[in-house]
Amino acid sequence: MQPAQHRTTLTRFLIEERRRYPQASGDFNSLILSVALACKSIAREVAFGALGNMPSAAAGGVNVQGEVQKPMDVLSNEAFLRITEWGGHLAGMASEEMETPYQIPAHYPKGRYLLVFDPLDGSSNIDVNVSVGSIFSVLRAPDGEGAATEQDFLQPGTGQVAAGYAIYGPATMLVLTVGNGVNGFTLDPNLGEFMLTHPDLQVPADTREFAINASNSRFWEAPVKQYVDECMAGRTGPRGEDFNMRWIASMVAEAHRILMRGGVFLYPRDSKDPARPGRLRLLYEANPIAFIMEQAGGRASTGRQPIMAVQPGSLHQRIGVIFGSRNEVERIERYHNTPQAVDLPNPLFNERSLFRVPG
Ligand code: AFP
Repeated sequence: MQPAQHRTTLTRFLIEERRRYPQASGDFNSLILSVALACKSIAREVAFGALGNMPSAAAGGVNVQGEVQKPMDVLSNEAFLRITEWGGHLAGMASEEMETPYQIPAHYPKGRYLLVFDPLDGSSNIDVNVSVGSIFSVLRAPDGEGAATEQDFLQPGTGQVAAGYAIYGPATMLVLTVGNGVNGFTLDPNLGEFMLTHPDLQVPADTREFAINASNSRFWEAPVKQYVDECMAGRTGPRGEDFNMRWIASMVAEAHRILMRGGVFLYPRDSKDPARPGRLRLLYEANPIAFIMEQAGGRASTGRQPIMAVQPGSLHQRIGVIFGSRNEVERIERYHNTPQAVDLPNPLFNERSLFRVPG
């Protein structure tokens, strides 16, 4: 193992990045380091599992999504708030676990950024010890001293100045973009430092691996069904090659696998719940992952438009999400943008038609 003194820490990486902006105040770097500390704090709690100081049972609360909150959801949300609120970098925060924006307490200075986060994505996997993660996105706060309003957060993903995720897996990693590529840092548990281990990450443009929750197939739109059917047909079908499928039900883990070896992830909009145009949330799940993927040469789309082009209408808006290897995502977009032969019943074979369909 390379001695720590020969590795680049997250702090050194950020300082060296900041030299590209001589006018930078250092506030941005301090904010990212605070986020990294929150992730380290969560990593420690997650690593203790059932030995930790939070019972595995439901915390009893229900979040704005109507989902039962696990104690780790609440603890992780608290970690983000307590560790970042005092630093003077933020004008406000928004989280999957809070219905309205979080206001910086009056006794702390306010800053120029907004922090949006899903403190523990995949938390339904906590009790079965599957990798989970935290997802975060940094936006610029509008000028002015007032309280952070919901409207302040409703910026398209192209407005992000940084985004990333921490993955709490066999190793804890922080994957970060500040708009100049994507870099991966592995937590050295002895030093408590994130060390640069995966510089300049790139998503392979092609893949033969897709990730989707196939139990929803009866609700999919035709373009998604066409794409998945072709993958399932393998070498006997139009793709002429066999595909592999994965589904971890932890988007951070899927995104990390795709960043490491390529792949495509689909949680598309479907007809399962017409009131919900997708399962994943735009501001603190789709947009930060989209920023990472696009910065690493991949692509992130709703199927009909780039995710980061979507103008958010509300803080907890949901959206269909397709991301990963560019050539596969672009193929899926083509299927969405090509008029589909709609499966209309043939009038010749109806109940009272000329030809009766047996059975
Ligand atoms: P939880 O945070 O409730 O576990 O949801 C995780 C998630 O938002 C995302 O990380 C997964 O890809 C997706 O939901 C899994 O959804 P299904 O449970 O419908 O497969």
